[in-house]
Amino acid sequence: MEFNLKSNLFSLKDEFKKFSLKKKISDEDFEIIWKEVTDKINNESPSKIAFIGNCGVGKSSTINSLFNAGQRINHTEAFNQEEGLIEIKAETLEGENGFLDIYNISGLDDSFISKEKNLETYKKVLSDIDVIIWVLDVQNIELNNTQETLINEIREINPALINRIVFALNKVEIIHPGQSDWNPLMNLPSEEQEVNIVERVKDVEEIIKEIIPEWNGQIVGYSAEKKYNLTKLFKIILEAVPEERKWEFASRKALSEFIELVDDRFLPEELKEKKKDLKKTNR
Ligand SMILES: Nc1nc2c(ncn2[C@@H]2O[C@H](COP(=O)(O)OP(=O)(O)OP(=O)(O)O)[C@@H](O)[C@H]2O)c(=O)[nH]1
Ligand SMILES: [Mg+2]
Repeated sequence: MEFNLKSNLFSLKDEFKKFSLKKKISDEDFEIIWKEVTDKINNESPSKIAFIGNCGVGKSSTINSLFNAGQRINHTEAFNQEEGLIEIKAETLEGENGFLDIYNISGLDDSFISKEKNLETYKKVLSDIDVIIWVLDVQNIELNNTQETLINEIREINPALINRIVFALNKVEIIHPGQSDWNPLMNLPSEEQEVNIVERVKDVEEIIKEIIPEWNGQIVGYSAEKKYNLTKLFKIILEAVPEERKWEFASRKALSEFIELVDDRFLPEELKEKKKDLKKTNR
């Protein structure tokens, strides 16, 4: 689907031209504002999603399972190449509604914290991230000191980012009584596993709430290997993308930005009202 933002903008342009004809705004001023708006939209950067978590929890597997169908453009970003320091693999995914930048950050292990540079790198990358997918292994859901420190750092970088952390509980097929209990025909957990998954998710929630009382996000149990519950994970990721970054909202955003750039004095009454409304809904 070719995004209809441009056509929306064109009809908007006509609408505004009508006003400019009424000398509410000069053609020259209009073109200046118009250029600002279109530049802004054309330069809109993709939503950025970071996958973090301990070594071996399944970050890479999750990215592969989730984004298999998309066109991926690799560009490993060497934030830190010194031996022992973390590596960040960045990929751009081309989808229906635009681009998505995916960051796969390895190395959140116990030695991480002893390396000052690691924390700096994390801070640098996370300062520009829209959503964090914190991958946990169903067998080890405790958050160690390293992870607690990182949460505090995230809070400092951007408090709003805290509620855009999605906790993704991977490898649910090995939950008690074990993988042999998994129903291979339906690709679903057994009844007993199902109960245990629900319990484990609750445990995770308790642990997180203790460390981040203000956290109000979501937890999802899934399996990257079995491709179980990936749709739900994907939906939750999209829900965590801040409103103003969602492509579906782009046309409304274009309108609000356009109106916001126009000085109140030049706005006709009805658009002044609209500006107030947009300000309210964008909050
Ligand atoms: N049982 C099971 N194993 C999984 C699942 N996802 C990943 N694994 C296994 O877990 C191991 C680690 O997976 P990776 O995807 O490499 O983990 P990672 O988080 O990227 O690890 P690092 O890059 O080292 O930080 C591999 O042996 C995977 O096969 C899963 O859903 N179920
Ligand atoms: Mg990996």
